Amino acid sequence: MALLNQNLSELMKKKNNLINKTALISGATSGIGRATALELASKGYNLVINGRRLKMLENLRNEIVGKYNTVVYISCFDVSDHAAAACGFEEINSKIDVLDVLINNAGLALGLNSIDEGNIEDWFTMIDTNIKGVLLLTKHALPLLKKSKCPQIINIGSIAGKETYPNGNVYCATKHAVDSLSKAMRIDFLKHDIRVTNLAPGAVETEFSIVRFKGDTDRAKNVYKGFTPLKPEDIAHIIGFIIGLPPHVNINDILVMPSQQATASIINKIE
Ligand code: NDP
Ligand code: 8X3
Repeated sequence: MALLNQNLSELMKKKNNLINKTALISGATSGIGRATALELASKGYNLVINGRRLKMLENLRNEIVGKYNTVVYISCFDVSDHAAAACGFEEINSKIDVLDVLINNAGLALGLNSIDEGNIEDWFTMIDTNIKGVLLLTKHALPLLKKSKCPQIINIGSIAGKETYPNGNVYCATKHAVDSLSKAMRIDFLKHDIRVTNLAPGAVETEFSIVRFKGDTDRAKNVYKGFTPLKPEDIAHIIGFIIGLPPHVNINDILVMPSQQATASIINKIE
């Protein structure tokens, strides 16, 4: 784990941000998480950015600090690793006093096979990252969120959490779990006034398919060929909208699709 050697609370005071709010974004090294970090920084949020690739986190921090008057704290750990997450939050707790927004974004799909042909290690990685990771981060972040005047959690679900498509089995199950956990959090955290949103996108062109197909970039590119997929910035923009709403308004659930996509597997592709 690598950490920025600075006290975020002190830095925030020095920076005198107008908004003075902090968001933690998991999986900020690429795609939706990265775009969301830039969107929130542009709105004046101070950030805790997480992911496993330290260099990418450092690059993002440098980009944000160069552009915006905001503080970025790097918290590099694997969200599926219980000990690493506990250790990461020990450090986060020593640096920040309050967390206003938690964005549970880190996640992945590995493979696209029927269950009988599936890879067991891939299943475990998806379950550990997409389900256990969301639970771990949420539990660890809760004490800091409770100190916020207007705390919010946004869980990145998926169309895969709304329907099951051929060969999507375990990934779809993990995103159905995120959908269910979002509902559970809304009930459990009502007493803490924490707003919870399940944000479920259709196809977004990111590193997602490159990861799913284990570096096969041609196969990954083909997923987005013949139609206009969502961009990570589209999702970031929606997150910006959700967190900009007044405290008495909560978006429980959003399903957002590319205009040419009707269901997970029905896409009007113009070849
Ligand atoms: P990317 O692959 O571009 O980004 C995934 C991010 O998750 C990376 O920053 C990666 O960082 C991080 N991540 C993965 N595993 C871990 C881990 N164990 N610990 C910490 N960070 C991790 O894909 P997207 O931006 O598309 O994915 C973001 C979320 O959106 C995921 O939850 C995905 O399931 C969901 N989603 C994506 C859709 C799409 O079509 N792209 C549609 C619907 C939902 P690093 O590798 O550095 O750890
Ligand atoms: C990512 C979108 O349709 O590949 O969650 O599952 S999909």
